[in-house]
Amino acid sequence: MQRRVHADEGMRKGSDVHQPYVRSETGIVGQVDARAVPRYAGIGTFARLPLRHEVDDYDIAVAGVPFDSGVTYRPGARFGPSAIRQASRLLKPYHPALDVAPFATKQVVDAGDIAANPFDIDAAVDEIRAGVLGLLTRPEQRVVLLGGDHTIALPALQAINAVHGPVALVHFDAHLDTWDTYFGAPCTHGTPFRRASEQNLLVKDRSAHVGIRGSLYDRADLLEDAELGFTVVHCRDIDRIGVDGVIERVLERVGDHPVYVSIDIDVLDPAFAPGTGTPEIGGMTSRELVAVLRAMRELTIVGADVVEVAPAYDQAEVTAVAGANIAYELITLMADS
Ligand SMILES: [Mn+2]
Repeated sequence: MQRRVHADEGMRKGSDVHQPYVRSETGIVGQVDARAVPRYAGIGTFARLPLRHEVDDYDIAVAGVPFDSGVTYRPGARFGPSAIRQASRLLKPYHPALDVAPFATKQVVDAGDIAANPFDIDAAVDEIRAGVLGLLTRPEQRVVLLGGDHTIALPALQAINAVHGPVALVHFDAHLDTWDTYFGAPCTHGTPFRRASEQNLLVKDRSAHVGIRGSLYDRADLLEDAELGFTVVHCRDIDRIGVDGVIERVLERVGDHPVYVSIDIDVLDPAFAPGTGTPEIGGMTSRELVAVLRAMRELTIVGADVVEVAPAYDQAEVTAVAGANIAYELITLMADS
């Protein structure tokens, strides 16, 4: 059971926010009460959750990373966090498929955006790593990052590594993102997982790409990716082995290692996520993606991101709604463990 309270009731002294949050019986501050303030009203934090400074402590922090200087094609993912937050207003407190009320089980907050230099990728990587580390004040805490382009996964993994050591990676994407350099640049949205592998941020042979498809530069792209220690669940495999087969391969690959989940929204077919930088036809449906995610509830997910939502190419918030709901799935998985 939940009751309505005002933010200034039991909130840190000096808080200037006066929105009626729902509070659990154990004192966890949840969403702004939609029975008191309509979902389309009020300040748009993620899922209308409290800001970090409005609560004493938190278990799960949602943070935006509005950085897109690592893109190779369409820019615009720097506006992803704002669009995802706006589209997250419809998220409700109970997840029936997993039978979890994430915002009453764990203290979830919106930690705002991590500011990153738009003109200097190396500086941005340092800033994002420091920003994520700043959210991990104890090992039990979790982060869900809203990108931004896929470059941000590298500093996120660096920060996760500093707390947890090497992790398994489950990477949903149309693309491998293990290329070496582009125009001489080692750090772009096409390279984070090669760099992560080189920097020993991943447990060897425990990582998987899911949803890979589309044209490549060369057959060697796949061979080099395998040498780096990744396994690939191609999108066409889903037709053959089904969602259950994909789940089996992912769970077997990860084993009992702590895992980081990185979700490029372009893993979804452009029909489900048109607002992204490098769309590829023949992708996953959003229903397939959430089915695979929900099967990961037994895993220890220590961090996650949803990246590459580029609102300028979106239609009727289709992509932003997908991004918001995928972030909700990730939070629910973390709250459940
Ligand atoms: Mn990607």
